[in-house]
Order: sequence, then structure tokens, then C-alpha cells
Amino acid sequence: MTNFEQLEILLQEPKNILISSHANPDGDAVGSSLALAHYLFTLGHRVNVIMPTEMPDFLDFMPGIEKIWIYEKQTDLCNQIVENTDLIFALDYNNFNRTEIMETVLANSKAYKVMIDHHMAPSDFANAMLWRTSASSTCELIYDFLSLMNALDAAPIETFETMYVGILTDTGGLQYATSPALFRLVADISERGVNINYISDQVSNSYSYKRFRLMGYSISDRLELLEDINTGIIVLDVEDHRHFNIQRGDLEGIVNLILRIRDIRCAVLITERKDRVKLSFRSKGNFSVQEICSKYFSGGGHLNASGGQSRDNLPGTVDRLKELLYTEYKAALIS
Ligand SMILES: [Mn+2]
Repeated sequence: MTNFEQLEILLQEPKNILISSHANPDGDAVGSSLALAHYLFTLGHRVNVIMPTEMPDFLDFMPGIEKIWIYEKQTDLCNQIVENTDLIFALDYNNFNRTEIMETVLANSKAYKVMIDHHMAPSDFANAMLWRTSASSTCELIYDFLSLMNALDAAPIETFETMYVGILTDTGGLQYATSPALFRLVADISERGVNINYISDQVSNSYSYKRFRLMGYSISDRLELLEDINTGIIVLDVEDHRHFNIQRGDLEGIVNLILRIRDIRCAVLITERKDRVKLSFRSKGNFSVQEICSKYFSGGGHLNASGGQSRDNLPGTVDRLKELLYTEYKAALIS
């Protein structure tokens, strides 16, 4: 970690600390934020956690989630917190533009900034930085941070419980992005008393009936398989959003379903929003969807999981993507 000693000294006296994460927070964003908050609180710091937008409701079981502020709903109060903060932790993102409506207020803050993240291509706003793309999740990096702080024995159980949520959601339930170190971590937090089965159950078996039906519809009515290039695309338009009353979190996991088909290398979910079209990519092996997103869809993320957006309309975006895949990426997709 860069500038760890400096940060360690700062944390020796009680501070006003703000923990922030990206817009449309997922299990890793919320998990890493709560894991760190539970630990810093025990050191005597004043800790506030702010998410730019609302969190998916399957995370409601997490200890401490009721204390998280939502910037879009409590803007004035959140602005005051940012103004009075000594330290800002940026978790699970590496560019303030990922916080969307919080971008300006965070970028303008004079507070000491700490980035803990595992996404590719970080920007350089941080005073201290723990960044590793080989980490499964930011939650795994929180464990590394505790280890650097010599705090694994001092951290409360809630730190490890919330940490495990992000590990599960960012690895598809320990299916991908894993490593021997990650399995040692899981064994360790299990020994420390984390109820692994309970958390897995809360995270995996939490669909609303509506979301379950949306999954079925996406597969049966909205999936186009381009078998000659090992690609599957699901397209949802504004009418689908209206009909299923799609809310934050309802689309989580839909793109991953496509990878369940044998031989599929690239999976894409394209959704039409009010002002733009969003694309969510997953891939297998060394096929980089991060490259496609950063080059053509003003986004990025990880080698095998990335997101982006398009200002074209929905059919225009779908056509452009297909053309790209057939012209630029066919060889890589069938190799
Ligand atoms: Mn993550």
C-alpha cells in the first residue's frame, strides 16, 4: 500500500472519517464500506458512510446498513458530512466520476483521500492507495488492510460478516476471480465465527418473485444468441422497465445467466434508460470486455466484468455492438 505509514499515523488520533463508494452500490461497495466502518468505529473515530444512490434491498440483513446515508436522498446532510471530514475513504471505485452525483463535492474536498479498490485504470486523486486488480473484491482488500494494521484480532465480527457479503457477490459465490489467498481468508473468517452458510443463504436466495419472473422473461423472450461468435445478448427496453417495474438491483445477475450456456465467451446486457443506454459485459478466459468498454462505451471495470454506456438509441447501440464484435473481436471470440 502506498503511504501506509502516513495513514497509520493519521488514524492514531480520533478523526472525522467519511467512507464512500460508487453509484448504484453493489454487495462489494456496501460490504467493504461497512466492514471498514465497523473496524474504524472501534478505534474511536467518528465514521459516516455515504452511498451516492440507494442500495439493493437484498443487503438489508447486513449489520449497520441502517446507518448508511444516501446522498441523493439526504443531500444537504451529506454535503455537511463531506465538508467536516478529515479523511475520505474511496472504496470499490478509483475515479470520482464513478460516484456520479457526488463527483464534484468529493473531488473538491481538501480531506486526506484513501483509495482501496480493484478496478483497472485508477485515476490519481488518492494520498494513500491500496489497489490490486488481482483481488477478488474490495472486501478482500479490506482484509489485507486490517492485516497491514495488525488488526485482524481486534476487528469486530461484523467486519468479517459484511466483508464476506462483498466477496460472495463479486465472485459469483466463489466461482470466479478466486485465489488460494482468498480461500485462506474465507477459512480464517469462518474460524473467527462468521456464519458462512447463513450469509450465503441471505445473498443467494433473496429474489423477489418479480425479479425471478424478469429473469425468466429475459432468457425466454429477450436473449439473442450469436452462436458463431460465442456471444449472448439480452436487450431490455423502457417498456420492459415499466412492465416489470424494474428497480435498482433487479437487473443484478441477469447478464451472468448467459454465461451458463456452454461455450459462451461473451455476455452482454443492454438496457434502455431515460437518457442513455447502459451496457453490462461479462466474459470468460482472457477475452477482455474491459477493453471493449473503455474503447467504445466510455466505461471500464475488470477484464471479465465491465460496464459502459452509449448515447445512441437502443437499436443503434445493439447494431454497433454486433458490428464491433464481428469485425474487431471475432477471432478472439472463436479462438
Ligand atoms: Mn468490487
